[in-house]
Amino acid sequence: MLLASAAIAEDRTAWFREAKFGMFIHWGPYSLASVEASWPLMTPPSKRFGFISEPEYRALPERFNPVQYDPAAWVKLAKAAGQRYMVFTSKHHDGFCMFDSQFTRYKITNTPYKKDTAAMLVEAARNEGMKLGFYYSPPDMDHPGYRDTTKLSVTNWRGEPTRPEWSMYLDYMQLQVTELLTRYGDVAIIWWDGLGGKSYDPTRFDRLIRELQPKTLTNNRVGSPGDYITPEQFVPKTIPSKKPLAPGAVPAPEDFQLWETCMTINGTWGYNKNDTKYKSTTQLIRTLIEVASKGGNFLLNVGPTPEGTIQPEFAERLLAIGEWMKVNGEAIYGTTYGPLQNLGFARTTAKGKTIYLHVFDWPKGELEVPGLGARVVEARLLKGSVKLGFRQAGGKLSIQVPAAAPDAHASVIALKTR
Ligand code: H79
Repeated sequence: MLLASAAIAEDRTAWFREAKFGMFIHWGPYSLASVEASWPLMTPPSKRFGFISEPEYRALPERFNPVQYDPAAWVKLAKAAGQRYMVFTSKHHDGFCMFDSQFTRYKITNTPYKKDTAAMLVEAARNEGMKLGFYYSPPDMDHPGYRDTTKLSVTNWRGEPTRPEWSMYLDYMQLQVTELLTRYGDVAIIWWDGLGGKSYDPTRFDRLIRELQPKTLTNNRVGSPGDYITPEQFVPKTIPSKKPLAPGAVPAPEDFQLWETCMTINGTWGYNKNDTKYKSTTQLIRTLIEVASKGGNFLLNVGPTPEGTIQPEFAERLLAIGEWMKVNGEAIYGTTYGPLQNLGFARTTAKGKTIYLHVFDWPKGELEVPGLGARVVEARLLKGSVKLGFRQAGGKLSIQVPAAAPDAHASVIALKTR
């Protein structure tokens, strides 16, 4: 019985394990003000989250009108980047709904734009066969059941689950999750973001989701384990495992803990014209590799502009990642953590009997790989599909490689083993 349900869970996550790379989208009226999504309501004014008063923040929907919003263009960009799924903010902590919920007036269809932005993205994704999930924030600064909204949210943003109104808030969550799972076709993921709150009755929501859409994945941010864990803005130092790992060891497949790192391209989730600290393409590709080498998925965020476009600095990087993925995607998609975890100069991923060596620091002379147990029968550079000569002796593999790195971001060698 237990085994059977584990097998079913395994099966539900199969596409996710294969996909490896997704697009996160943080979009809402906050993008108008170049401030962080929701946090300016919750924390004192700061450089990190932006300087905007609560009334000013609350008034942003009155002028949210992203007339250039072209969801098909977003989906095409994600595809060109090599991303295999998208996760869209249906409701952030501010409580504003980017979908046409019946149960609130604080929503996209009450802005000058009027249209259901989520429904439009759903249609565009469906047309391209792109998986789409919804980010949904349990914290909700707008709902009077979540907190006493007569007070400033800086004082009670963590919610007030001991008030009798709390149960009304859980009912509201139930109604909205039901809308998301009954009106928008197949929902790939419900991406909770509960900020560690412990009073959301996760069993109730686990059950609701299973009833409405048995295949929808969930993360671990509503209080239950969900299908995967979610390091934010970092990559775990060691492979996430359900059992303690010896230093340098890799988990047995059944002990592996499925996971996803979410990360911004600059430093903010929402659009911010003042945040120009963009990670380089090389950095982003290497992070994707680092994540894959530990068996994870990479959910890379864009914060679209208030006009509805994705800024060129993001698009450029995504397209460059896509170019790299065209050549090297076989070393990412459908792979899991590699057998060699502490090489320094390279990362490894694995698929069946093939080990992919993602080389960051290209050697002068031969490429020497220590610690490989398996017998190598072929070494092939993915760029140009070039077979490379090699020797294997005394636990060391030596590969004859070109003098210069074939790819400045990372060069991948597929090692077929026996
Ligand atoms: O939606 C994005 C963020 O808004 C949200 N999750 C991603 C996907 C997020 N949740 N938590 N965080 C971001 C981390 C925030 C931590 C802090 Fe604070 C906020 C540090 C300082 C302010 C809260 C208040 C925790 C410590 C003090």
